[in-house]
Amino acid sequence: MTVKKNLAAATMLAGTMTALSFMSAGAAQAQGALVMYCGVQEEWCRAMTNAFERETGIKVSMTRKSAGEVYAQVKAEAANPRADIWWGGTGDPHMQAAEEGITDEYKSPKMGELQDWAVRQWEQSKGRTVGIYSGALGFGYNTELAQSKKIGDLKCWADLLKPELKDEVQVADPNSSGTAYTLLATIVQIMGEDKGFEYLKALHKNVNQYTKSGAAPAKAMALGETTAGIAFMHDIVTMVVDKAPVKVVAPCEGTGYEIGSMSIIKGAKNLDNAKKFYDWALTADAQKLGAEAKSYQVPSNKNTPIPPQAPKLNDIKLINFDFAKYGSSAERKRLLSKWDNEVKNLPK
Ligand code: S7P
Repeated sequence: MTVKKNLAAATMLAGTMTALSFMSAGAAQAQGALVMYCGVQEEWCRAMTNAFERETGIKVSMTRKSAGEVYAQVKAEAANPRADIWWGGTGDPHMQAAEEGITDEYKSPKMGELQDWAVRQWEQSKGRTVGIYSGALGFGYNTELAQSKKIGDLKCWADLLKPELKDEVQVADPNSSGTAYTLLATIVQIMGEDKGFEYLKALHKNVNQYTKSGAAPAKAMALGETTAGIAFMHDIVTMVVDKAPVKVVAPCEGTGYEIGSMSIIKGAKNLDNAKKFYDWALTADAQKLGAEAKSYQVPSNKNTPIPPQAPKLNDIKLINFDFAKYGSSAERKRLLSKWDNEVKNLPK
């Protein structure tokens, strides 16, 4: 099956590249190059790294991790930062890092080219993080598995609680994954906190695995390893483009969305290069690399064409997501620990 082969090859390549990035990190710093922590899919991280190196001659050492993991690493390294720039991943840990003062203020000359939502992210973080793309949360299901298990159409968050989906829903762990934290914050905003946690506890009965990375459930659906998966809609679209038998759903109750963000690490050893990357990453040309790497978010530069495959945000019932509240350090810590205590370890 082509999807299976593509995914297996991509996974092997990703592993090798991550290992190489780790090995070269020390050398890159010594040369005053650029150390980047990257929060999107490996293919897009690699495309950005290669294009920036080609254009500037600056050697980039890149490590890909999920949003919560990058935050934890940046925090752990705060006294002696290893990285210079944190590019990509959901905005909430970038906002938390901004509030905790472990990322730096910067105003790019490119700000005037950005969508309002990207600038608002920068304003709310007092200039410490900026929006680079946006995308809606949703879920998907493998239509062949759903048919063989007689599960029927899935349209709403409520449908994921169907008893027929016992052990058939996959989602990431919100501690490591920005996608899953977006789910947690979305459900609480749609249903209210008490009903929201009741929903998450009921969903737990159907969850077969809490993965580390947010896009893993999309890949597992494509491989037929799970019937349903919760992920950003654009990550599920990537599977559909690769011809997986997967349907993408914008939940009928409404859904949350992300403002993928970029921050400069406080105390960056290669500060000038971090600013060069920051300015370049906000250009329309750099942002076009996303679609070329099969990442179908909505770009933040107004002059970057929106990929035709990108889920149409205007057609989706988006909630009025409170990025300031759910990106605040206190709220993020509180919700994550409540989820750990009340949901994660519940017996099934
Ligand atoms: O795959 C792209 C993407 O969904 O990954 C980023 C995000 O942090 C999800 O990864 P994790 O859940 O593993 O943290 C998103 O910002 C981006 O759209």
